[in-house]
Amino acid sequence: MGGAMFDLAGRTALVTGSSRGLGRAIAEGLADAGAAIVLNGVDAARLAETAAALRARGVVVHEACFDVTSEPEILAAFARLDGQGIEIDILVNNAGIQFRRPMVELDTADWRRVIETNLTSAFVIGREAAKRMIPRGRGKIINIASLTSEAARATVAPYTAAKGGIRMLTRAMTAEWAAHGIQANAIGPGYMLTQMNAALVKDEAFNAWVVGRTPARRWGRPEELIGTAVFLASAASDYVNGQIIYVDGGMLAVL
Ligand code: GCO
Repeated sequence: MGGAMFDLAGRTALVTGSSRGLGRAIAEGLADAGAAIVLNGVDAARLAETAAALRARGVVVHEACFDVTSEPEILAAFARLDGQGIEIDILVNNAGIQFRRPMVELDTADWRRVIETNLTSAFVIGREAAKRMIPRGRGKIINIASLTSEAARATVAPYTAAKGGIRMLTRAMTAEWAAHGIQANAIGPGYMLTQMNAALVKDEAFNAWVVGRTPARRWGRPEELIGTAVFLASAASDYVNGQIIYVDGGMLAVL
């Protein structure tokens, strides 16, 4: 079986929240498979730094600095891409935040902020991407889900609700867009070594729980999502629709 089915040459991928963390790792991996990258973040300086690092590796990089919770900024970003003749073949809805607090102490504003960033943004950006993919008869949408798309953990209710929504939004996208040649799927990362989880890694008890609860007996590394991302972004997954692939060291597979 040749590697051609995994080749992303000639394709352009928009990865939201890609100036660092999982998004940056996925962007780098898609670029290594041949894709041009539209990087997104809200911090222009950090975005430019990441873009420079990718360009130093010979990657074709466009910078799209916009807030994924702002519909006007999203629409303006897509209008700029349209104007530049940049077609998004692959969309990775990665942008997300975490906010840990018991629900009885949780302000509604904080709830809304997490839902808007982690779920609503995937709908709005997915809609704008699909509007442009449908006439072309092809497209790949990869939503970043979570272990919390399947199981809840105390103190992360808005994140859990949002990621549960990502699970079903992926299926809704499939219901409406698969007939148009768009494959919408999701990746469910396990406990990964990211800045968002830095406090958890440092917490001895939590770290022991993750290591003990994960059959692989370790945290995951962001680059360990790349193979699944390239698979879901490539022709190798042209008949895969509405699925979540968990890259979690086996955590969800065992009690
Ligand atoms: C937490 C973590 C998790 C992980 C990830 C697991 O506070 O439990 O942030 O949410 O980051 O989502 O898949």
